[in-house]
This record gives sequence, C-alpha cells and structure tokens, in this order.
Amino acid sequence: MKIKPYGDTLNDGKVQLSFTLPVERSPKGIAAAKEIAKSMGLINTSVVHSESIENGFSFYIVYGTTINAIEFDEIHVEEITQTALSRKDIEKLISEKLGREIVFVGASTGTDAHTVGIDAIMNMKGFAGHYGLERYSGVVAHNLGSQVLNEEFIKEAIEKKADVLLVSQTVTQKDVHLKNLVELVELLEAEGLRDKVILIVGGARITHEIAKELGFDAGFGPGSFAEDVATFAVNELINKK
Ligand code: B12
Repeated sequence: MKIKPYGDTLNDGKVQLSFTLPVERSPKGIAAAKEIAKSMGLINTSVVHSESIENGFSFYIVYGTTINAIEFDEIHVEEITQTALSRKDIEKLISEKLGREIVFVGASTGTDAHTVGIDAIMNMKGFAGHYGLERYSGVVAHNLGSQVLNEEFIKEAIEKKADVLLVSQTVTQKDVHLKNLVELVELLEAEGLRDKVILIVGGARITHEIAKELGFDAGFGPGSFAEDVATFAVNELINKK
C-alpha cells in the first residue's frame, strides 16, 4: 500500500515544516525559508508563520506538498509485540509464576537531569492515571533519581540484587545518550552481569529498535506506562526461569 502525508484530502501530500535560521526575520529570511523547503523536494511552498527569536535568529513554519509516496508494506521495524496486562494481572503473575518479589532499580543516568520520565514509570502516583511500579505488590522499586553515573548505577544494582534495570535517557544532543548506554552495556558485560538482569531503556527519543541495537532487552518511548514495562519484565523473568 502506497502512502503519503495528507492535510485536506487523502494523498494530497500536504506537510508542515518548522525550523530556525541563523538570520534576521526579514523578507529575505522568509524567501530563504521557502527555498529551503523547496530544496527538500517540496512543491507549492508557503511560509505561514515567521518570527524573530533573538538577534540574528528567526523561526519559520512552512506548508508544502510532497510528491513522494512510500510503500508501507516494505517497512519493517523491531517492535515489542505484547498486550500490556493490568496491574492486578501482573501482580497475580508475579505471585503465581515467580513466587517472590522482583527488584527494579531505575535511574536517569550519565549527565541526564530529566527525572519526569523515570518517575512516571516508577513512582507511586505514576503518570496519566497509570500507577507506577512502587504501587505494585510483589515489586520492590528503587528509583535512584538523576545524574547517576553508570558505575554507581551498577554498584546499586548489585547491592540491591536487581532483577530489572531501568535506564532513562532524555538528552540526545550530540548522541550523548548512545555513548552513555553503550558504556553501561560494556560495564555490565565486564562485571559478568549483563545476562543476569533484564535491561530496559526509555525516553522521548528511544525506540525498541535502538534499544536492541545497543544491546538492551527492550526500549520504551513516549506514551509508555508502568504496565508496559512490568508486563515485559515479568514475562522475561518467567521465560528465563
Ligand atoms: C522538564 C524539562 C526539563 C527540566 C527537567 C526537570 C526534571 N526534574 O526532570 C529541566 C529544566 C531541569 C531541564 C533541563 C535541561 N533540558 Co530539558 N526539558 C524538559 C521538557 C520541557 C519536558 C520533559 C518531560 O518532563 N517530559 C515528560 C515525560 C513524562 O516524558 P518522557 O520523558 O518522554 O517520559 C515518557 C517516555 O519517554 C517513557 N520513559 C522515559 N524514561 C523512561 C525510562 C524507562 C525505563 C521506561 C520504560 C520508559 C521511560 O515513559 C515516560 C512516560 O510515558 C522537555 C521538552 C518537552 N516538552 O518534552 C525539555 C527537553 C527534554 N530538555 C532539553 C534540554 C536540551 C535540556 C538541557 C540540556 C537545557 C540546557 N541547555 O541546560 C537541560 C539538561 C540538563 C541535563 N544535564 O540533563 C531538550 C532535549 C533535546 C535533546 N533531544 O537532546 C528538550 C527536548 C527541550 C528542547 N526542545 O530542546 N529540562
């Protein structure tokens, strides 16, 4: 099936772009924004919004039409194929199939100071009506907070006898997250721990595909809840038993 973006009518190819240019907002800046959209292969371009954001910098929103369509059926992505269980069902599974408490140790690691994502998954009150792991019976959840260096994270994981490690990465500038995540996997391997834990990463720019490429067991992006992570982790632990 061939698909294209659309705005008004199916397959009309309408798209919206937004970007910043290192020039003043001016008629020349607006014309440059239009040219940039054209250079990306768009036709019927129009600049629908422009504003100055700082001396020498301006922001633009451009509408345009793409003539390109892609074959949807040829797209293959690595994804987690599971239906998330309810908290009650996960708790039942832990008690019936594992028969012991499972320990999650989580943190926003490296230099990353963003805590809202890991809190959403782990903290008692959870996120958007979905309770976090601290609420689950049969789960011991240790949320170490932010800017936890990989060495410290591993030390805590050993001390706390972690079954599941939860890593949150939000800042992706200059691929800092990739370096940090690879380092964690290497350190875990060096300690002989990689196969002894379920290793999960999440964050706004994380996909399951990226996670697998980096040597993690799973990756969760925006819109994830504790149920998704717990379903995955508990099933993995049962399979490993
Ligand atoms: C709040 C915020 C901050 C706060 C953080 C406060 C805190 N205690 O967390 C403060 C002000 C400290 C901050 C600082 C910075 N920030 Co900031 N911040 C944001 C903001 C506005 C919201 C992020 C957020 O809380 N999202 C809500 C949560 C719920 O969403 P989430 O993280 O995606 O989490 C969900 C999933 O991804 C997933 N998930 C997340 N983690 C995990 C982990 C696991 C294990 C699992 C399973 C799932 C999971 O589940 C969650 C729930 O569904 C975003 C912009 C935006 N609107 O998104 C910028 C943003 C993330 N920040 C950004 C930047 C650049 C910075 C700074 C570098 C700015 C600076 N120059 O100083 C610093 C970083 C400092 C550092 N060392 O890390 C950029 C990141 C760009 C990039 N991709 O690299 C953003 C996108 C803003 C932007 N447009 O430029 N920031």
